[in-house]
Amino acid sequence: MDNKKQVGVIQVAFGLGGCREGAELGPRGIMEAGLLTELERLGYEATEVREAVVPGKPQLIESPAPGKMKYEDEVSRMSESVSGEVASVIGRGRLPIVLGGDHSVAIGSLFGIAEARRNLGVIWIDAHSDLNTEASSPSGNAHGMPLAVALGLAAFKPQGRKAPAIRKEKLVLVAARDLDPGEKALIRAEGIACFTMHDIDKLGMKAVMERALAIAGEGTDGLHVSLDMDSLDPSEAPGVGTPVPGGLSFREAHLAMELLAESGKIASLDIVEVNPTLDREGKTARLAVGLCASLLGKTIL
Ligand code: B3U
Ligand code: MN
Ligand code: MN
Repeated sequence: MDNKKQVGVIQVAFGLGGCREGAELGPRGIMEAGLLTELERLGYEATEVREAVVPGKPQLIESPAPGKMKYEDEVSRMSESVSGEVASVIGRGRLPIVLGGDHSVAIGSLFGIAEARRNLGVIWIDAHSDLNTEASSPSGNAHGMPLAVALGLAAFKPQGRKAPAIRKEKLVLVAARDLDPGEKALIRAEGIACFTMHDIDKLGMKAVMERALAIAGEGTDGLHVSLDMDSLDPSEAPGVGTPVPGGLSFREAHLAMELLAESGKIASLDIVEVNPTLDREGKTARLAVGLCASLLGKTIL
């Protein structure tokens, strides 16, 4: 059996890294929108579904200690479980799909994938750049920090994992439009490739993805796509915790996925920040399933 045709879905019902309740319901929303049926239609076999262990609801933190990640212990336990699940799915020759949850779940996926692929290319599709450290974060929310953690720039380090998990030269941000001052400074100082909505408007999604693939797809041993659903315009994806106007259109997002699929380099995927309590009759969850299908090879004709 073709290895590429086997998938492992890891559900991470974790929302403590974000700022609103409901992201923990994301995995169920995406499953209910028909992810497994869609994967089956695409010819994926032996799809295994796992659930990462997530800590129960702790006491509410109202005002975080400055310079500290909120719910650090919980994020730590969640990341440990997710990275273990991801590494084991890869170990069995399957392509991991991590369903969040808020974007802090990507700490787990990036460190888990890095076990197998030290030379990973990462395409981060997001309205935000998720590059805050504890010191630069305006909110203390872990979902604004996963890339800083994976690059080894944050104080938070996942237990028992080697940091950095990824290399800044092989990281590309796509669809950014809401960056904090510390993130902007870091992107410039570190020379991280960042295609903002302005670049997408100017160049078009096709040219942007070609450039992104040239940066992250060449000289790497596989591509990880981290799809934050708030990359889309809120008119297409209303069910996200931090909607930002001026996002990707339905076709821009699908085209990005289709071009990534054509590259033949996709090795793993996160779909995060679907918040069913804010969604309109499952619209965002259905779009997430559609985009996943395009990334995994669904074509129009
Ligand atoms: N950059 C802000 C807001 C934010 C990041 N990610 C999301 N929102 N979804 C922060 O809190 O770090
Ligand atoms: Mn994000
Ligand atoms: Mn985001």
